[in-house]
Amino acid sequence: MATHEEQIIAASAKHPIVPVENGYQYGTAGFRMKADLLDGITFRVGLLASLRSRKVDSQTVGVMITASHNPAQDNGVKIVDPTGDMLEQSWEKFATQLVNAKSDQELAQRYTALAKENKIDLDVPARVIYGRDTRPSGHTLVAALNAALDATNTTYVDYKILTTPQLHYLVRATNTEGRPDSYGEVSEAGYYKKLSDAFVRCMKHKKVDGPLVVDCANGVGGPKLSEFLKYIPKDKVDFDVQVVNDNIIRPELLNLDCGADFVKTKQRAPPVPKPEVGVRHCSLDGDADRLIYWWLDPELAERGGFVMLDGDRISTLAAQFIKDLMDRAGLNKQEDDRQKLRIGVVQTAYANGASTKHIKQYLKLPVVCTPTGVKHLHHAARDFDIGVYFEANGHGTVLFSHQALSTFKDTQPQSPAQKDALDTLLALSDLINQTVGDAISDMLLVEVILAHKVWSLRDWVMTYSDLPNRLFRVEVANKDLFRTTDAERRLSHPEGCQQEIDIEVKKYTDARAFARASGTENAMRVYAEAATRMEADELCDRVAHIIHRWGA
Ligand code: G16
Repeated sequence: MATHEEQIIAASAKHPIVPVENGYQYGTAGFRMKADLLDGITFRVGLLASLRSRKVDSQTVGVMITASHNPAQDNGVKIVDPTGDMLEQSWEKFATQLVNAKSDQELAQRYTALAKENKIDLDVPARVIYGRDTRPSGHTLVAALNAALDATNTTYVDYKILTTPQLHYLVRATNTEGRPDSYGEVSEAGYYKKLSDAFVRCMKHKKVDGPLVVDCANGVGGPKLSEFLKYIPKDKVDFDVQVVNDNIIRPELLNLDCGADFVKTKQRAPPVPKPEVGVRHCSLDGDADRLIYWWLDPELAERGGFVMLDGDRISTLAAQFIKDLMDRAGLNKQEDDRQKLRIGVVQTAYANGASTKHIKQYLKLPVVCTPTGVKHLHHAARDFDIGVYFEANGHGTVLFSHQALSTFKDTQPQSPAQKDALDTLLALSDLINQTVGDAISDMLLVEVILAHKVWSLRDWVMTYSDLPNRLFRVEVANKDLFRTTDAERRLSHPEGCQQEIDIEVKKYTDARAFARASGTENAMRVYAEAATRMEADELCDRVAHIIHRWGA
């Protein structure tokens, strides 16, 4: 019988790695690049997934094949840990090590060495489940993944096309099946049932106001949202949703002039289908983990008619709503501070300065800033009993600690209002995806809050005024020259570059700007905000020039 190493060498020969000058890095969301570079990488990620499963007592690990907001020709691959969270960060370097092995032999040796270093028994069972978005390249990459799983005697289930958050759900549901903390039925239908049931509970005696048009970026969110809508009982909630930009038959349309990333970065409505003035819209991204709300409002002339409610807005809306519910449930009255549930908000450097000020000064909640990447925000959110985290790009969720859940369950209500608040808090904890940011679940959360508050999008946007801001993408010869510090708010390298940015920022009112290398695209990102639209645009332009020059 062939040894582990022999099996890997034979299989790997059919999935060669394409060497690149600076090697590959497990980035913001795993490995992400042009799909034709990914065959060998996906094979090697499969090897790591099997090691990870064996390391964590044969629990099921997930692999998601997606490039989310990136163009159609890209793809990506990332690992989901047994809890449904992103891969533990200390393991990212192992992924990088395997992927950068120069030959099949070196790969097999590194695999065995990793097993030895991490005290992994290669003879215990390994279990992996996986899914992919609608990109055609997903088919081939799945074949590479299967080859690695076969070569390592790993049991696997192919869930085929899924949104990224559905895969995260399934991983957690699989590992908690039959336990008191079961996360839900282990199937795609189980995911829909859980969300629909929680949505109905949250919407008791409430009404959704008018239609909602959902732009699905021509990605996996389209068919999955349409499927989910069938689960909502019409006699319980009248939810009028129009699903648009859901063409997955023509893959080249994915994320093209539509979707959450387009809306957020271009700060305008997708041209197709022509949006109707005044109607509530939202946009998902290519794998349905980001969400942005928007509408056309000619009366808000200073915004050019297009008004956007991004991740910062969802975050402030959710934090305020949950805080108010906790007040109504009498949970903020504890005399002893140690018994109080702690709510906090996690943001990144991209958060609009006005949102941070609003959370601190008006909501009176603590704010933590982390580097970009939901994995960082998710981790920081765990430090709170109720951790609200959203990136400005619309990626995020709200995490509830065990302590919070048992308080919601065990508190004896003294009035019908208090009971209502406790029931809603519990229903929210089922509605909100606890594993990762989930556009469909977040959209339901927003709809619930608007219905409870009887708010329009205009009411929501009036809670505070955003500082005008701009986000640019700058292509440079080598983005690795740029390194950041202070949660990505400053550049430490190349030396001297940050000083030039500082000089520009000082010239504008209430201004802030930063630059960082993208972890999902081969480019630099530049963000600027200032007191006026003109100043924000001009500052962004100037910083982009600085980056362009230093990166040449
Ligand atoms: C991924 C990450 C997000 C991150 C985004 C952009 O999103 O999951 O946390 O904000 O990439 O990252 P970067 O600026 O490093 O390119 P998605 O929706 O593309 O998976």
